[in-house]
Amino acid sequence: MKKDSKIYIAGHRGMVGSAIHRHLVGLGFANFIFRTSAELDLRDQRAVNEFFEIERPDYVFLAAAKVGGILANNNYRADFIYQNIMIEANVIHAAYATGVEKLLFLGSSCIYPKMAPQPMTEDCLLTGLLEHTNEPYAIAKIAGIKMCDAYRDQYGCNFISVMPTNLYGPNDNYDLQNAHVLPSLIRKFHEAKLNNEPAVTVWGTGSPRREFLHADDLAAACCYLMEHYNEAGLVNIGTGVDVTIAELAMEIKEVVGYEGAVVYDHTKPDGTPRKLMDVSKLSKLGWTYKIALREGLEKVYSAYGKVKSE
Ligand code: GFB
Repeated sequence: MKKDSKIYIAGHRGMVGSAIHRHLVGLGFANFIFRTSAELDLRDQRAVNEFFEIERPDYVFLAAAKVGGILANNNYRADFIYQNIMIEANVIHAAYATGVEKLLFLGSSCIYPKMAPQPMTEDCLLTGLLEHTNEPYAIAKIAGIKMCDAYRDQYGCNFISVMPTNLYGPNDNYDLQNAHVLPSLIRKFHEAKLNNEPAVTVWGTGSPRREFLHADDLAAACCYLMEHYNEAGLVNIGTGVDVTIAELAMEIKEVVGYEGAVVYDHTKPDGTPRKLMDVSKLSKLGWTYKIALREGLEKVYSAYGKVKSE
């Protein structure tokens, strides 16, 4: 990418898109195109085609998506498959039709089979059944990967796919029902501390294992791959380190400074038992994460605590 290349970040107000924007600004890039979802509905094919025809970006980061935690994925199954497939189909096709130089598509670690061998290598894709709670989302993300590869095969487009592990960071969603585990638990422990509640409820058994990556690290990896990776297939982005949900809850309890009990709600789903990325492909390409979980938790809690006490 040249410093004056025209860069479109789809989803620039979300956690991932905003982190990519901050990172690119830090690297000296300045020629961005943004559209809020009110200005451009990425599910609308005609509107997306018109936008690409007029703006003709050189580079595209496709970070726009309908996302959420385990319950949101399970409860809004139609929305997750429909919205994500429409966004991907419209943006990827318009990028091809208007000669975009390179596009980076963001998927998710839930594209891998529920019982994939751990840690999960990129070649586990489509080797087994998916986790039921997020199957519609995963199918949409697999479609995105396959679109990038198909447009590369048929039309020679330089479209790449990256698969981030579970993410957290600035501009995350802290909704108690629909968010991911890390922000939800930060909010639960914070509110329990303020209200002197005797216990915090953690969903499921606490035994599933998850890997967490700070959005600033993800953004750095995406920008690195935009510069250095030009192949079909996918690249995992993670830390290669995971914890149980019970361990995560204890870390967050400590960071927040909550002294009550932790109880488990076994009526809520556990989801995939383990989702640990094999990050050796990314390491060989020359990139490693910087923000360890404890440091990242302290960063996001300090920002969250400030907003809540204003
Ligand atoms: O982060 P999370 O919602 O998504 O849940 P997944 C991870 C684990 O934390 C599950 C448990 O075992 C949850 O039961 N958990 C415990 C909680 N307490 C809570 C809580 O208060 N809120 C939430 N949300 N979970 C999502 C997929 O799966 O991960 C998406 O559904 C996507 O498709 C995303 O891939 C990265 O890691 O299970």
